[in-house]
Amino acid sequence: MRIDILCLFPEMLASPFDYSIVKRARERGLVEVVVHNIRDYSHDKHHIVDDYPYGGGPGMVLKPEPIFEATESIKERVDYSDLPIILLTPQGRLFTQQVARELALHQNIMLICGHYEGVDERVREHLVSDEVSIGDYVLSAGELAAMVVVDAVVRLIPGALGSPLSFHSDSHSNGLLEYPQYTRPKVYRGWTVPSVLLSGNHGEIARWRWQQAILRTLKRRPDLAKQGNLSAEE
Ligand code: 9D3
Repeated sequence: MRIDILCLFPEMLASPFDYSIVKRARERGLVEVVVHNIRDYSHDKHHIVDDYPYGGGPGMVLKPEPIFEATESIKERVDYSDLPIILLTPQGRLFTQQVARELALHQNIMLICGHYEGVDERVREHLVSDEVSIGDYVLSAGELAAMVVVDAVVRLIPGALGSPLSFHSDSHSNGLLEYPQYTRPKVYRGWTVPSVLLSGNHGEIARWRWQQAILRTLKRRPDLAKQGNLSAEE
């Protein structure tokens, strides 16, 4: 997979892909992440990327030309048969594990980072194939959202995780939150590990974990429990 990111602050994206699973996936040649500065595609002497909004009002708006030209230049250099172009914006559809799975099916994706100033609507109408938000809170830069999207997508690429089974038990992949985990010591400051986990009875342990996962989901995230994720027995 190749992921191109168009943004205004490429320095923000210098290190987040140099750790952990994303680093390993890059080293294994499973993914290439290429960061581009939109400013490099602005041709005027000051490399201007934004301008005043028509109709007036506060703030600035990202100009369409550098964004269109950046995507066209990248498409010329790399042979893309299918290139979803995703605008990261607070107005996008909510990024969930399901959306991450969808994006992970593509050979290439391009992410465009929005900014406080907003983006000329023609970018949305005539360039972008999808708009994604990572949640209902306000960030100051779309680069932060790009880090989240890249991470969640890359770990779904086959071979990115150590074991092919490790993501099956992740929170949200089965619609439930994870069960509580304990490690040594058996007693810490007087707080004990649930005795079932020390019992050696693997059937009982599996059942307890499954019950805990359901209880936790119902209590903390009834929205997840409601989405038809629970079977009659659960
Ligand atoms: C002035 C109105 N603001 C919309 C709520 C404008 C605005 C604020 C912040 C426009 C862009 C931004 C920067 N955020 C993103 O680009 C962004 C984002 C986010 O703020 N929250 C959740 N997901 C995302 S994806 C990109």
